[in-house]
Amino acid sequence: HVPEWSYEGENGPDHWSMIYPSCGGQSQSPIDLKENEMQQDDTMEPFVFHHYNELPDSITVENVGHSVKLTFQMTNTPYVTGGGLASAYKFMQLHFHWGIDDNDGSEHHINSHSYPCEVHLVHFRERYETPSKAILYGDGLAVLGSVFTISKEDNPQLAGLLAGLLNVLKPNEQVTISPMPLSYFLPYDTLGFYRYKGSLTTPPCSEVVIWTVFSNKLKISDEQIRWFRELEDFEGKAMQHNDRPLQPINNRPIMMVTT
Ligand code: SG4
Ligand code: ZN
Repeated sequence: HVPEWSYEGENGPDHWSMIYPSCGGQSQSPIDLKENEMQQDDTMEPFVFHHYNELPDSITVENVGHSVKLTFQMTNTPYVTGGGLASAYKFMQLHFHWGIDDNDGSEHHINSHSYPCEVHLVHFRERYETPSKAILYGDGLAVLGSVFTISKEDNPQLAGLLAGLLNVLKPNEQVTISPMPLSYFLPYDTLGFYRYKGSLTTPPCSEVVIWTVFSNKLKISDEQIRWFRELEDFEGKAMQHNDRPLQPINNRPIMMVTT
């Protein structure tokens, strides 16, 4: 199976716009989030996370060929309000981006520094009813991103997920893992964050995302990151990295909220 796009070679990021024109747009993601080029915003209220601490009935982990995706089966769908968002955004899925080694792998850079891993919690605006309708609007999606720093010790909150990865080594494989709350994938303190308008970081690169990247970081050990790199892509190769290169900012305002 030859995929339409990948992170290397002939179908790599430099070529995405030939098949997916939006990938060559003016408001693409990810970007380098440089604090000295940002505007302070004191008007945004803190985020309110609804049902993020509830234990789901189950969590499904799936190898999607270019990342690993988690969906949560739960009675009350988590949603987020506040944080400068116009209204409620419902949680859809989360997934990860990582690099060949621990020097690299986050999609967003912070003050020109790249981190080894980044998690994205993808939400769609509730008023647009479904994700497929939401991506027709410039404010259709809100993605909450957190980068990871390397810790000496394993992060115990990631143990269940990483054990599950062994069962989804090949694309389209799925496994159910023991439930954990969505809040495990947010930093402990979410009061500080960066905000800008951008795109999906994969084809079709639709410019429909209100991006949030938290200034606080999550933790992962080097041993734990290695599990992600073992996953196989559509070509049967190890998914060594799945981070899109930085995109031009093109005069977009980048906001910073501090505590
Ligand atoms: C990852 O490849 C996810 O697996 C995709 O989700 C996701 O697409 C894509 O990244 C882009 O999302 O937050 N990085 S991102 O901009 O969420 C969507 C699936 O393949 C639409 C379901
Ligand atoms: Zn992503």
